[in-house]
Amino acid sequence: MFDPKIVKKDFPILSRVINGKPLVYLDSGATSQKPKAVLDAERDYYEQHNANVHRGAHTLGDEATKLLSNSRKKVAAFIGGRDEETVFVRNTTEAINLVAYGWGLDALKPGDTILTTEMEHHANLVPWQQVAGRTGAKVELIHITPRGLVDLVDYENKLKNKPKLVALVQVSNALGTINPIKEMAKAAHKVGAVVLVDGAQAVPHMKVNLADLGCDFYAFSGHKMIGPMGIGVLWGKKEMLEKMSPFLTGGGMINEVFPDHSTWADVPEKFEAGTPNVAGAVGLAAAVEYLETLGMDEVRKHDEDIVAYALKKLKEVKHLKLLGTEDPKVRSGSVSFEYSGVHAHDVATILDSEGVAVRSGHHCTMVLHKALGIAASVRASFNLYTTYEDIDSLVVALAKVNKVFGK
Ligand code: 7TS
Repeated sequence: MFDPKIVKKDFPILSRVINGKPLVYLDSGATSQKPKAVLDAERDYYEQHNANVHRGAHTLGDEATKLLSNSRKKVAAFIGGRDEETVFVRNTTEAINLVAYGWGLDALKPGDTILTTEMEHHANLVPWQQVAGRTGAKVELIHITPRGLVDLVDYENKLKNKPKLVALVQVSNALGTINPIKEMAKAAHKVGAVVLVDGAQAVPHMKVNLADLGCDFYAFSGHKMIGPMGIGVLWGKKEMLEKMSPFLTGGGMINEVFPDHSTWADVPEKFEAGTPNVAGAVGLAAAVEYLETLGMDEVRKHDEDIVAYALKKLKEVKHLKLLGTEDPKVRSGSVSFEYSGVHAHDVATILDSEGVAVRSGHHCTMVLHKALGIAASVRASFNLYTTYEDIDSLVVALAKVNKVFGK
């Protein structure tokens, strides 16, 4: 039986005391905390196996190479992908930039459309603006509804322009909305578009099966799914990856080098120039193992329950305006809100004085905040170690904001 109170014990940092109060960590959307199993896996790699990855030179080199390849297998299987389609990168941002520069620069032509949404994290908007600037393509945004869902009527209309690329966030980091990716990808493919999905906030909370989702590219970060920082994944359909130019070039990604030109290694190595983050990959595989042991259905159930509980509790707090849909079935990971008359940063500072860590600001979604007509919000975001007591502590700490601001 999944119990976040028991899960929490596996995360050493969560027993810290902050400003004299037990830490209540509600900033997992920015980065998740790491269980001891992940920390141990990274330490064991450096203590026992560290070497650069090259087969045949010596035993440690072989071990490191094997660890990297086993980690790739584990991560690929976790998302229902194949090893050779699973490229290790630093994070979601790098994964999307790899597609923008490796695919977009060659494939996009003047007048082409890149269709994305108003709720994207900057990581899935700014690279497309850059590539649009260099190719003469243009970026179009699908509107969101006042309830914080993608406006599917607007989507259908904009598909009529036959975009070359549809780039969609699966779970919004600011609204928590779970988008209907499968249906949206199907509609995009009907008009011949390539589909990229930003899964940064989805992979930590729900079972992702790429065969079922039906996209062409999928990007996510290890650090948001209880894995280490500095390791992430770009998954891409093999035929797409094979056609693409490498984004970074140098050692490790070549087949043969001549004085005036070079040929590339097969995928995924073609996209992994330079020394890889083997420790990070090992840590990510340990995170995957931890999640699989709990079971992703259980993880999602807890996610839905904790979001539902937070929505219910926060609705009862005076002066709060909650953002996004109230339906926990299409929500994951977070609840953002405005506190009337008090700046989000002031709210976060007061909460911190009570040991409660939240994020305040625009959460790298400035276009979304403008569409909602607000400058900033406060976000409480969750993971599998978030307990109902954590939400209660947030509510108690919010009472201090009332007191300080004489509300
Ligand atoms: N996409 C989404 C949906 C995200 O939430 C984030 C990070 C990124 C992309 C970028 O991930 P990175 O690992 O490359 O940095 N989101 C947040 C956040 O909500 N607060 O801090 C980082």
